[in-house]
Amino acid sequence: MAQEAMAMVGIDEFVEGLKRLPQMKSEAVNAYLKANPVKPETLKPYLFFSPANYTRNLIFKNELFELLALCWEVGQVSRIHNHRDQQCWMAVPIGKLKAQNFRVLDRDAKKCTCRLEPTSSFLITPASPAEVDQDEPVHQVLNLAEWNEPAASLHIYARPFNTCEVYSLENGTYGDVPLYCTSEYGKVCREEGANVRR
Ligand code: 2CO
Ligand code: FE2
Repeated sequence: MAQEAMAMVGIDEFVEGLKRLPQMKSEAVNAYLKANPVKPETLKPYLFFSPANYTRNLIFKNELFELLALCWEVGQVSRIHNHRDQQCWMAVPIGKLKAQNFRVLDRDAKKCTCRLEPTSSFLITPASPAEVDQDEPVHQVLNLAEWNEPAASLHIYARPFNTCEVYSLENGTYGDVPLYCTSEYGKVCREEGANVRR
């Protein structure tokens, strides 16, 4: 069957369309992401790469959701973390990423200890956006070194949040960490920004 070429949209148009969605609900946002792949070149104002870590770059925020561009050098990975019970969708206009989910077998909130086991994993590519599993929300995102290419992803968080729990497989512990942006609306806002390249 002949496939129609998917029309790509610029990031500004993508944001306007997201704002017009009646609700930030799973099916609606999944369908929107699938139907509106973002033209990579329009992300340029928001792309800052750092040798130290993946970077978080705020594109848009209101009371309902925030949209960030995350920039991943070859081999960079997130920590294992949750999203504070907020929903999250991811698209990867540049490169590709692996998402690895984890099940929390048990936790002791007083001692901040926990046991985790890896469960499902999947790839997020320009053609296949993804949603974080609300029933198993602990995950890690990886730009595998073997792919040998930088990646840039778009993350929609509904509602916005600025702390999360991170989990250590090695130590069997977990705790709260703050989340920072390297840039906001295209302007570098963190010290580490001095070292970033676009
Ligand atoms: N949630 C992480 C962050 O915002 C990135 S992993 O993808 O959900 O830093
Ligand atoms: Fe995440």
